[in-house]
Amino acid sequence: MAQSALLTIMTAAARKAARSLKRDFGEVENLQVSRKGPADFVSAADKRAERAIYEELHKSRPTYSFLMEEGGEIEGTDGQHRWIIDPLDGTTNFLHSIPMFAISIGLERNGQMVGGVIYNPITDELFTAERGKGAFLNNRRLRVSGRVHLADAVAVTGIKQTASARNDATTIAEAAAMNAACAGIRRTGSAALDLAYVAAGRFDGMWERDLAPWDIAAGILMVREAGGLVTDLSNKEIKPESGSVLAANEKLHAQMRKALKAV
Ligand code: 2AM
Ligand code: CA
Ligand code: CA
Ligand code: CA
Repeated sequence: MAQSALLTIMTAAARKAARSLKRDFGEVENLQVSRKGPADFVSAADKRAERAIYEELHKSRPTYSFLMEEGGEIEGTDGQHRWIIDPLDGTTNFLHSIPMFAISIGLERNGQMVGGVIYNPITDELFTAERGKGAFLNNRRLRVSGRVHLADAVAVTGIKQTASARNDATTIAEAAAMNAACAGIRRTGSAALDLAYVAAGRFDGMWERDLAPWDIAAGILMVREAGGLVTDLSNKEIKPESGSVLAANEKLHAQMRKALKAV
């Protein structure tokens, strides 16, 4: 399958960042690390990878806007397109030498997600999606899982250290409810990879609170293009800014919603 110009650009940026991340992953003990908040770390690796992505995308599309986890917003002249970037999703894993992290790049056009790339440099798994054209893993077409009973399903979530006390209690209660209702829950530490894995049918479903736009921008398009249903946790239409996510096939989505609502 010939890759579109858009995905070629996004993939090139992700691969450039990946080379930077792999170098830093090999010497993680020497990295400069600072704290953005309690249990919220950023390292020189996050910043170097983000710079690589920014430079590559800005070179190819000089008029587009940017929203990046570390660098914030950069307004472009184009007014229609915005890149939404997490240069390293799973920083805590990265800093502990756990090879489960990803680069996430999404493109929004007039408020709609139209392109997404999620790349794990360690496994060399490249997940891509374009609006209306499907989702792929290294050129293989992706489809969400076909499981229809929550009792058979593996669901993934994330639990934040920094959420408000009330949200912490809700998060734990929801995880307990889901754990009792499904075949198993997982917590990987990378929301972007979680969504890519839902698109690939590895995880049957994903839910999470307290997420930032760059955690989910690419992933929500990926799940949708793999035939999944993705909403926020109130079952409303999802945007990168929604702050929460619930993703699965349509049947499991309804069952997961019910399990979470019972909390
Ligand atoms: P990060 O590694 O890019 O920071 C895991 O549940 C998800 O939550 C990841 O996407 C992770 O992104 C994000 N995350 C981790 N720690 C966080 C924190 N303290 N505040 C907000 N998001 C966090
Ligand atoms: Ca972070
Ligand atoms: Ca993130
Ligand atoms: Ca990050």
